[in-house]
Amino acid sequence: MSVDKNIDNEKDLLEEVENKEWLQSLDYVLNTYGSERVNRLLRKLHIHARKAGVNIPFTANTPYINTIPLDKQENFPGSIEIERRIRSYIRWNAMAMVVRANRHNDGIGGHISTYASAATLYDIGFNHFFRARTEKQEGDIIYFQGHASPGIYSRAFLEGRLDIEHLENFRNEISSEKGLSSYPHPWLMPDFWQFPTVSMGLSPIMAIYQARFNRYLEDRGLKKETDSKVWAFLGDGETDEPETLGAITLASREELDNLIFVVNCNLQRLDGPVRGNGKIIQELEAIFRGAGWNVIKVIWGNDWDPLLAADKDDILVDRMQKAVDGDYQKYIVEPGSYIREHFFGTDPRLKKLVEHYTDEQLERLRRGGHDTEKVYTAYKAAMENKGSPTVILAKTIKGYGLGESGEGKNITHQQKKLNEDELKEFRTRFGIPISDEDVSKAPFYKPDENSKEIIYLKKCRERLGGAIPKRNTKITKFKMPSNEIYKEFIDGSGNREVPTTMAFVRILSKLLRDKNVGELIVPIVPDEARTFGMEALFRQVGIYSHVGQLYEPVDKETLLYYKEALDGQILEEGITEAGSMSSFIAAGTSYSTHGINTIPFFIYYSMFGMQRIGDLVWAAGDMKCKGFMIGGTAGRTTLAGEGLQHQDGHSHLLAYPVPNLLAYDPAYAYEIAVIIKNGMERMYVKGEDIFYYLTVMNEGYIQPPMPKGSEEGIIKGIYKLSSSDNKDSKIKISLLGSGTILNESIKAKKVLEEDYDLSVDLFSVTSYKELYKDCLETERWNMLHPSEISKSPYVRKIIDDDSDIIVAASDYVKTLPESVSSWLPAKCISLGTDGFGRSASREDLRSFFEVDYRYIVLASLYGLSKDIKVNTELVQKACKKFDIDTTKDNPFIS
Ligand SMILES: Cc1ncc(C[n+]2csc(CCOP(=O)(O)OP(=O)(O)O)c2C)c(N)n1
Ligand SMILES: [Mg+2]
Repeated sequence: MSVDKNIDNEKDLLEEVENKEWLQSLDYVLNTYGSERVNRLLRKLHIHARKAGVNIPFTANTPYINTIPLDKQENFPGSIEIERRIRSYIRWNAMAMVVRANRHNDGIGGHISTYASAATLYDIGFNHFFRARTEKQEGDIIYFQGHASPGIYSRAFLEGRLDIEHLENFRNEISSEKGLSSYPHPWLMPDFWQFPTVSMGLSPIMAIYQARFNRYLEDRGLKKETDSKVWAFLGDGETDEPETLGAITLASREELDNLIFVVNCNLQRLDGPVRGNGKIIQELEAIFRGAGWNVIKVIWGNDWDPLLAADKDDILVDRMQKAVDGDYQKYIVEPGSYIREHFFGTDPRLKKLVEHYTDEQLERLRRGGHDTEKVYTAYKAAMENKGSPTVILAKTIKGYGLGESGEGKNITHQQKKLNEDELKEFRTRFGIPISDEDVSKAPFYKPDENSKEIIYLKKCRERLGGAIPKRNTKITKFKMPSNEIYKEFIDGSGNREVPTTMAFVRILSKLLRDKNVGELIVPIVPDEARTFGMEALFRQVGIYSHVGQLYEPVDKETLLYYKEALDGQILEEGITEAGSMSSFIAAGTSYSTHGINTIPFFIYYSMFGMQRIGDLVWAAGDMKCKGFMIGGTAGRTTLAGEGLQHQDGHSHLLAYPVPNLLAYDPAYAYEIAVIIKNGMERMYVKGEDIFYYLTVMNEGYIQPPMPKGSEEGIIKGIYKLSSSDNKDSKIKISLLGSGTILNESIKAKKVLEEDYDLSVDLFSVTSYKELYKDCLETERWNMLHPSEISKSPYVRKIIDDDSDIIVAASDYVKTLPESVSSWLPAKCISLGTDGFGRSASREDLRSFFEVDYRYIVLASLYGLSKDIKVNTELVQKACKKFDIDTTKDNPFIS
């Protein structure tokens, strides 16, 4: 036994000597030739060891310490003390805002602990980095974490942008003129917030595509090259959202060094720890490093520096590495004695390291994200980094400063009320000059305008160009494209059968050539250009690529080759509807962020729009985004063969809830032309805060010329295509058709007139949503003005009052016509495509979903029979005549 031990000792000794020699050599190289040389040497060693068969385990992680060592720390250019005081006041008011709101109105909500943890991260940005947009500078774009909004308001209060009445009315937007939105909502605070960020995961993906769009504008010569940055502040829990991390490789691939993520790693989310059994910072480091980002970890504050310097054998670093986030959370809520025993007490050498520290000192050892100098250093490094995006992983404490009332506790995210003692503790901890008598009221505190703090705060912002956040509401001049573009579509296609998809692509291609708007058009496709017949545009305007085209494309010899170019205009996003929508948002809000009226056309498979990325569409609405979303190869029965997951018969219904989204299901090329022309004028000339959703279909048919005077109806949602040829009949049917199903209504009209001698008027419905909005508005007006002459909704002016029955058919769910049916002059029977699609021909699908002309005829006769206008027998006979299987399952559930 003892002999073995000696051998072991000898081995250990030898290893120690070897370690020393190697480390000394490394130090020599480092001191003589610098870190680049060390890197090269280590690479060489790595290869050498591999060749010799040494299996080196992969790790994308660096040790659990700050990325930037103490000797590389920047000198802080401001006054730490004044900034600490400013931050304390902001903290107090942010907390008081939530506490007071909930006293006024129990359950109104709000968050204290998110901003409490992020205060330093924001303050350093506000005081030293975030540049405002001015005449002279482009400014930075900042995505604030939604739940941190009280802190942002609180700063605006100290700056004098908001007053006490505003703060008093946090989350009270209806009964007060000065109400403040719960979260960043440009729709509700249009000259303050720019980006709605509260639906977690949307802000990071939007920020990535925003940074890329800024580059796109520069590469295409639409704006000057600048060093402005896009900053996105995220929660660590937020990184679980697929959108948060789903596009990070785009940022590194495109070398977006204009992009900085700051992840506030307070180790907690709403219910509890983000990674109790692991370490979120290490997990994110590996992911971002693997994706090619510049990762800066800010884990430990200055007061750990002497301990780390004394940790010659890396025992402390090992211990830091071993403790999991659940442990680190526990150290916040327990006293210093617990930290001494459980963190340092695991190794006598560690215990010795802190033997001269009091328990109180151990308790106060700060985390990096609360350390002014560490955060400043990280931001500066991020600003100076070239060639890749940067992510700063800053370790903080959730509910910092809340003490017993929530600091580091699992309930902290939901903490909205503080009692008198808790308020006192907070006040004392941050040194807010509020007396014991007053503190229970949680009054707001603002130092005198001439105080050092206010002067300092304002100077910082003046130096950086002014206050932020600030949304630009000015409209930039816009010149409409030539009317000539639309002429061929208004005139019709003659004998040529053309699908509306093709007509749209032609309009787009002409707009791209227009001298007024050509360069402003931003076509965006998620790998579907060929599906929509858009490949000619590859060559015409090129596909945007920051590096141009480094290879010879395989189809170089062909006319329509795959052309990538630095000044390419198409954003070919690959298979990411979420990414494409983020580009759409960046381009559609560029009128405000950059004062450049880019007009995005986002062309995609309609099935993968509203239902897949509906939340981004909602965000686009909130931020007053403009542009055209084009749902291609739409319609549950028009997209033949593709089956259940592709065939869209409901995206128009999903467009209903977005208040400022106009949704159209046009049947004819001229309808598309009218809608686009009108849309451009409303959005860019009149400055209306609306955007558009149009579906286009891939079934070819003759595109007729536009009937004179139908523009208004096309835009408002319905117009008469033809009156009955059969004027003598006493029975009148009104047929409503949309999209390609309009052709079935046309066929049905013929049968009803010729075979049944009935009178049929035919209408094209371009938008049930527009009709519905108008009906609601009219009804509402009538209700609120009972003594005045009632108004009629538009649809009532178009469909004749003497209709006996109305049959509405479309390639979408029946809810669309049903939504207006109570305002129609007669009973309406809706035919539509409720249910799962399936692979079949158009003909079979229309029969299956009961939307073909036979069903339109049947529904018309049935409707009339209910009113005893025709005989029931006639309906029965029609079933036979049209070979309709009356025992067939309902497509809704089959
Ligand atoms: C998409 C989405 N899901 C859920 C929520 C509700 N929610 C708000 S904050 C929060 C926890 C946030 O944790 P984290 O991202 O770590 O931010 P922290 O407050 O800790 O900084 C949750 C679940 C939301 N806002 N968005
Ligand atoms: Mg968190």
